[in-house]
Amino acid sequence: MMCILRSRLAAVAIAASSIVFGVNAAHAVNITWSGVGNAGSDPFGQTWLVNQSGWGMPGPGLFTVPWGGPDWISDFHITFDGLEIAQGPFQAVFRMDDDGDGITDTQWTRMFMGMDTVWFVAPPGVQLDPGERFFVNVDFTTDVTAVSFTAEYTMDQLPEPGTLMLFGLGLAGLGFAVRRRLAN
Ligand SMILES: [Ca+2]
Ligand SMILES: [Ca+2]
Repeated sequence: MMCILRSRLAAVAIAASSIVFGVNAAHAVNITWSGVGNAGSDPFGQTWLVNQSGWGMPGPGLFTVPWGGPDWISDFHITFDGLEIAQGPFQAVFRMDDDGDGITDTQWTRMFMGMDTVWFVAPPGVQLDPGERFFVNVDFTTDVTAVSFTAEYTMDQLPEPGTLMLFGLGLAGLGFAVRRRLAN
């Protein structure tokens, strides 16, 4: 009898450690969406616009807008069908105004991944969270009135240390409860 209970306890311990490993391994989620035309919105209702031969959120020349999507956005990737992105210093920009004072504080790192694709990556320790102001603008080498594109947000899902600690305490409590049952 004791032997069966011991092996059950071992099974609980194995299950618990694989949950922790799963949380650590699945640390990011990609949210892919697309748009066609001269205006639209992403899955969270964040609007985009084409004007002045460029694409942007909220739109080229419109400056910043509060982010209405989920926590922990760390990357933004966009690919335009059949359009060449202008690769000048101010022609593909993702900026945040973290404190909402009207002056942008953080510029995301920009990577051109071919003529039609640009990736923006938040600096280390920075994520776009709900209510934080941002804008993203992408200019093209030709005048355009409409676009077709695929975009992707990356949401980091690393749990905060406090969450991990609570999870650990929960597991310790579970182990204690099993041990009490063994004792009785
Ligand atoms: Ca600011
Ligand atoms: Ca943030």
